[in-house]
Amino acid sequence: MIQLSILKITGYGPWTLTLGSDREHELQMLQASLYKEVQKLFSEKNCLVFLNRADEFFVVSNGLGLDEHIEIQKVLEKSFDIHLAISIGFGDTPFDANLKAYDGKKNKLILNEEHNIFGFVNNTPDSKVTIMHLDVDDLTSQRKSNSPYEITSIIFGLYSKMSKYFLEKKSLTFFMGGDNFMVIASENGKNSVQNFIDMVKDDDEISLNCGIGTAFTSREAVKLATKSLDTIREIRDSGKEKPEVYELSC
Ligand SMILES: Nc1nc2c(ncn2[C@@H]2O[C@H](COP(=O)(O)OP(=O)(O)OP(=O)(O)O)[C@@H](O)[C@H]2O)c(=O)[nH]1
Ligand SMILES: [Mg+2]
Repeated sequence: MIQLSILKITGYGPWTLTLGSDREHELQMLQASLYKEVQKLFSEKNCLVFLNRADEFFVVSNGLGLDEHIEIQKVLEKSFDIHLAISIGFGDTPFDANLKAYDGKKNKLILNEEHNIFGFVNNTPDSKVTIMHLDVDDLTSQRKSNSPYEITSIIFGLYSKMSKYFLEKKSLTFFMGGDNFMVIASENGKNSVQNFIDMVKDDDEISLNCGIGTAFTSREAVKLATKSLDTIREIRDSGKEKPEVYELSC
């Protein structure tokens, strides 16, 4: 069972217009500082925030109750001119949790009116979450034959494929910067990752490594996923044949 909390700025479109046309730099600074604060507040509660299209946030919030969400909302409301709505949902897969959060907001299932929180909180908070950390093997060597923008185009092409492939497995993919991706994974998504790696190797000549982590909180799952990825690198760098997928669980 996975719990997702989706944070969305309320009335953002109309508010941006109030800034006039010379606004883009202001919006970029606002989005960056909002992301920094949201990541800080949730990581302090052992969650990880995934940036979605720069103005929306997906938090894997396993183990977090309504009271903790209210606590975070109070800090955000004090810190920013704009305000956020939180929709919480849970389900057997990350995609289902996202649907439930979406339904909760659409059907106005209010959890806390004053602080704009909607949806459903999982009251059996002992379920684990699986995160996969995928990274291009030796991107540095590609930099020798491709310019910075060409690398970006390759990475975004890969992101597009990954997002589509794992969505079909009810898993959610996020781009983390550089050549790093994280997938909030269903069981099916986790079991299909080797197939994805093989497909990308055959079709695009891109080699990927994948570290998998499973734990009760998303921060711990991400820590284990990154540790798994680093383990693959260590095996490779010691001269042994490396696995492409490595998994750790708490
Ligand atoms: N989000 C995130 N970005 C990282 C992490 N480690 C590295 N990066 C970014 O990824 C870029 C590429 O670094 P690497 O993946 O280490 O380089 P590489 O040549 O592909 O080396 P290997 O992945 O070890 O094969 C870096 O410039 C960073 O921007 C990480 O743990 N998380
Ligand atoms: Mg890499």
